[in-house]
Amino acid sequence: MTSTKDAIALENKYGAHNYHPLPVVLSKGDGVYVWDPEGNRYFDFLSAYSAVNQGHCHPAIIGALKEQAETLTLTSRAFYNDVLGPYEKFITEYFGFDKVLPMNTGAEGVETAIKICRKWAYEKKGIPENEAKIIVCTNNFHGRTTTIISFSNDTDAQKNFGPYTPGFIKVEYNNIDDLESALQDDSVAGFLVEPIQGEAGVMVPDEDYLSKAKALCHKYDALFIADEIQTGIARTGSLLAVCGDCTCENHCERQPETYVKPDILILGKALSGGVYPVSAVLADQEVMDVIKPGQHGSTFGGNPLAAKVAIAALNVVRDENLAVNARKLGIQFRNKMNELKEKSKLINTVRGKGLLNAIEINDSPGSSTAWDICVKLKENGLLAKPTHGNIIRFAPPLVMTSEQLDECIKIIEKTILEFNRS
Ligand code: IF1
Repeated sequence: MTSTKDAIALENKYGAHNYHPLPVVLSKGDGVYVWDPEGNRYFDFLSAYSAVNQGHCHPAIIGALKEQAETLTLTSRAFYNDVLGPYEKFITEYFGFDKVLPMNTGAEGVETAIKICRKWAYEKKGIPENEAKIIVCTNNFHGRTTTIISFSNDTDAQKNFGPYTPGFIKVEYNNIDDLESALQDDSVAGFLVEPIQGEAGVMVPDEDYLSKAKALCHKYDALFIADEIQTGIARTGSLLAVCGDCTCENHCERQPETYVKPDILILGKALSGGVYPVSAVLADQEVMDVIKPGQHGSTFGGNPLAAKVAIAALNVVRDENLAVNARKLGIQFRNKMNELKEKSKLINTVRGKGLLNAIEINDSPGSSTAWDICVKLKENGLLAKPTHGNIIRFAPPLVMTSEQLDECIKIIEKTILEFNRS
């Protein structure tokens, strides 16, 4: 096995430097734990940015992967295969939509949603060709393709990657008046939004923001597009963040008032439990049927391996009641973090929903304090990483037990209370 020292040296020498990882090398994962090559064990409090909601190497998902990997991995969509249809039936019933367009990465899912929205605008809403606009939010994160970073306001993500794709209008997140004024533009095709902004620092909008946003979109004949790539699959204490306080695993109309059903739903990350790149775009017939043969696709989109893994990953979410567990443990975690906030000048704010949480550190975003705290957390056996300088995101696998969470809380408390600013 490659040692920590050698693994870091090899990545530095041979890999593009497109990341600045925490100084830890992982060589094994199981449930809520990961290990480095020297055998040190850590709690994973990032879950690969909410891709490992079901825990590392979940046996049911790995079993599905192994079985299909020995049978048929890829056919392309030039031919049918015997797994894609059953998967499409399973996932559309699971989330309550007529149709799904299967893709691979989250960014591909977002790009697919943008293309469907624009095509719907030209062919159903009658917007003049090439004039469709999509409203997005300030401080959004939807991926890293050239079109997606075209509507980012993060300099690191955008600078020197131009020229940029036109056709996007920015509004302030969680500002319903801003959204309504942007919707006055007849060429608006849709509104793309994260139900909770993850990368921006786990920004949770007002309770009624999403329902009001969807109502306004429909008032002005625009599509409401939810990017649940990071917030979905039980992460925020319900199956989807747009489900509100419903904890049913299978979407249903039982609680229509809490469920803000998107016109287009984008899933990724934990759709595969972190085992394989799987994303999906779901919509009802009236929207999805704008896509005709030959107009969109990808080599791996809807491959049998992805389909089997996704079915297994979604079954784990339902069978192990992960949304209910995330809700319960999220309350436990935020209560303890708020108690810690009273004991330490280091913590400004605690926020989050379910097991997508963050603390804002009382220092400037340009300071290294949050980073230094994460290095100390690592030394104490817990892995987390800052987002945007002074915010530390905490997102453990949803399979964590209350007792394990208590252990993690003790590690965070110890680290914060013993931390001396450098
Ligand atoms: C990186 C961030 C998180 C996402 C939402 C689409 C995508 C993502 C809401 C694209 C991906 C990942 C990308 C990864 C780190 C991570 C991330 F820090 F970049 F912003 F989670 F917050 N929509 N997020 O969060 O999905 O193409 O990556 O499969 O690029 O560093 P992807």
